[in-house]
Amino acid sequence: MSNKILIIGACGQIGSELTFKLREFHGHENVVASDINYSNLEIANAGNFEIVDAQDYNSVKTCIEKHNVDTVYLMAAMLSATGEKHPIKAWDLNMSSLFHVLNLAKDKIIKRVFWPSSIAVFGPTTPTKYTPQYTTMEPTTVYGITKQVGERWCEYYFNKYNVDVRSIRYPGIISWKTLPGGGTTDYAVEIYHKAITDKAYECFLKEDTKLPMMFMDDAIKATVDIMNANSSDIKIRSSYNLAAISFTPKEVADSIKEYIPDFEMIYNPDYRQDIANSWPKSINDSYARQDWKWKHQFTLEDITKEMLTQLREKYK
Ligand code: AKB
Repeated sequence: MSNKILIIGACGQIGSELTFKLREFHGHENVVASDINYSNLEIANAGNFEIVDAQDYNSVKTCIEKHNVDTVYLMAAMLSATGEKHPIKAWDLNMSSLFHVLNLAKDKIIKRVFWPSSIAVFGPTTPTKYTPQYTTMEPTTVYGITKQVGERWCEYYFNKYNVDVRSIRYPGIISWKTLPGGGTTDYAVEIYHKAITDKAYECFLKEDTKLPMMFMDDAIKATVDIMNANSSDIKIRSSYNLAAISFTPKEVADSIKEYIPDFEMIYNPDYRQDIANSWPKSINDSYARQDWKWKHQFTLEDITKEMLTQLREKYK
């Protein structure tokens, strides 16, 4: 078990909820949240918070040394849709931050690293149904390329330098506390907000675009579980396939209509459709289920009920 934890990118969609959960488990004093700015005041004001530039080695190292950190969760990244607008910036951010953290582990300044990968590592030549752990991977987005290359580096640092790095390939994550930013799966969060505020949503993907998705609580559980597992049980040091459910925009819209019958959805696909078309429809995550006993809990029906209940409160 780690003593001191640093979350880099703690103001983001997953980073913020991970910060709350890790503070619950390890105590506020043992979890330092950090980000490049104060974009999430709930996080910045809730406990130890530092401004850290993930692209600046000294900024990361100084924070780690100041707080005696031994475990880093590197959640800062530029996602798929924004990455296509800023390819070089996406490459620089996603790769340099990973190297900084891996090198700090190699130099024994920290002991353990969590680094998220994504279903974006897959591409148009990958089998789309029940995509296996080991298969053809030819990602076509910059984000996907950084994640695929990052996975190779994680495995390399484990094999060559014995760095205890653990990773999962997140699908689209659905949550109500913090909005996602710049992803292709973001529609599956925005739709619930708009259902409450406008009873209508214009979707940037086609109605039958099936993608792997997961509720935030399941994603956080997977992250905590893989980090709590015995090192000997983590057999894959690139990144584990991880799955919960898969659905299309029409299926979410239909599930919302169960609660808001006059909810209207129109479809206006944009450049993100090509990205979604290149990704799997469903994922085979049997290695995660076998090696560290991963199990998801939330169905689409559960997610819709929880999202609408929580967002109704939020927009009151
Ligand atoms: C994105 O859409 O870019 C992310 C992801 C699937 O990694 N949510």
